[in-house]
Amino acid sequence: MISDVLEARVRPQVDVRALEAEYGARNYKPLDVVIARGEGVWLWDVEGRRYLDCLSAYSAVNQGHCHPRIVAALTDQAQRLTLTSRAFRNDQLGLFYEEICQLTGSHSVLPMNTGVEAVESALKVARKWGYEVKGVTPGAAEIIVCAGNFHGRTLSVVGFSTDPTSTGGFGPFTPGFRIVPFGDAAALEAAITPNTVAVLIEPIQGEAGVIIPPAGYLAAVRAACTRHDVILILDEVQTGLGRTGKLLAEEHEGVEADLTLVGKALSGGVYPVSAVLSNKEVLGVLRPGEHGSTFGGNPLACAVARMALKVLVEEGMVENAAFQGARMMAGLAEIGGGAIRDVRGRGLMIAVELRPEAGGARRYCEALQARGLLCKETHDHTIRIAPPLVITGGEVDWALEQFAAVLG
Ligand code: IF1
Repeated sequence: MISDVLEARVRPQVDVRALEAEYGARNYKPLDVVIARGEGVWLWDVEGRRYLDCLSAYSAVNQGHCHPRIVAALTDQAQRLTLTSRAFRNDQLGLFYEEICQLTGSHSVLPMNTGVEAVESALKVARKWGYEVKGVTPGAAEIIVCAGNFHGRTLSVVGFSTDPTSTGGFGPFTPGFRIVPFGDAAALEAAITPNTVAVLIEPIQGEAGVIIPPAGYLAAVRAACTRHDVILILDEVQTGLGRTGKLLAEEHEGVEADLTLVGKALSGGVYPVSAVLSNKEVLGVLRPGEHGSTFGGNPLACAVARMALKVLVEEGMVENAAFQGARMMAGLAEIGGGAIRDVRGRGLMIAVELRPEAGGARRYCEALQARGLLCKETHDHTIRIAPPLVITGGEVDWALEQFAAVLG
């Protein structure tokens, strides 16, 4: 009943901040804004104020908020069939498989839900491949990761984080991981042993502050993995699906991973969908019953993901990210005034690092919020800028005016 939906949706005069404080776990410190509606690059708060979204839910809303074609796919499928479990087949999964494999040049795909589930799945498959195909002694598999990594929040994954905020108080951790400096291919190759089964890397480290490795780094890592028969896993959960101005960030370096992880914008932000894409028979080591998920590959997820990929390509969002990202970075680089230490990024994955004497990024995010632009700090001195890939030139110009007013 419509009245049920409207009545249940909001309770006027209730302070949701107080409810969050009363009942919610305190694992976030959000900006003090209560969002009620989103459309394209714009968000509106409960008082009706409009904001340009420069976070895109950490690159999960690349296609813009509530993209009408994705929402239509969601609502159409939701009234037809949402979940069967994988005990039965459904009429969307095979279509999703073919379309994502053809789009990304992949051989096969394992559907999951959240980004970290794709990461965990890839780690499991790489270990199994190591034992069954490479011949590593069972239980001895090693996986190399990079300092500054962010791959999600499960216990195994935070176990190889180098961020004390992510690891503190959660040990003991899963063994079998080696940490090397990000950007140093020689150090990475030196860490490879006969027991190394995989390398897990973000093409650009997002949470670390949009850290772009030296030119040639990914290609050198790719070559080292090939030389030593090691699986290259690229975590494109944040960098993928157009964010950096290419469909996958690996394309900037002409590299092809063995396993590519996607999530977030795979659904345009309307439903948790992730996937492990395989360019080798690595996924072939999985046999029935050895891995799975209640919601993995469900028809609703597949219908949404199919449309999210379709609009990403048909509406030129990847090309727009490259074009508007270059304009945004050029405009940011021109801002004088002294607060800015560095502007870096690829496509619309951009970071502005502030000088330490500027007093911390949070206050600038709050000043930008007051001017109708929402972005988020990462660590103390860096502002992450990642608007939806549908942003127009006029909206970029307006955003630059706000950044200049606050940072100049
Ligand atoms: C939070 C950070 C970003 C990711 C990469 C895997 C995952 C993520 C490269 C896991 C998720 C999210 C997590 C979210 C905020 C956001 C984030 F600030 F936490 F670090 F983007 F940088 N690989 N990143 O970026 O995907 O399981 O979350 O679907 O924890 O608040 P997930």
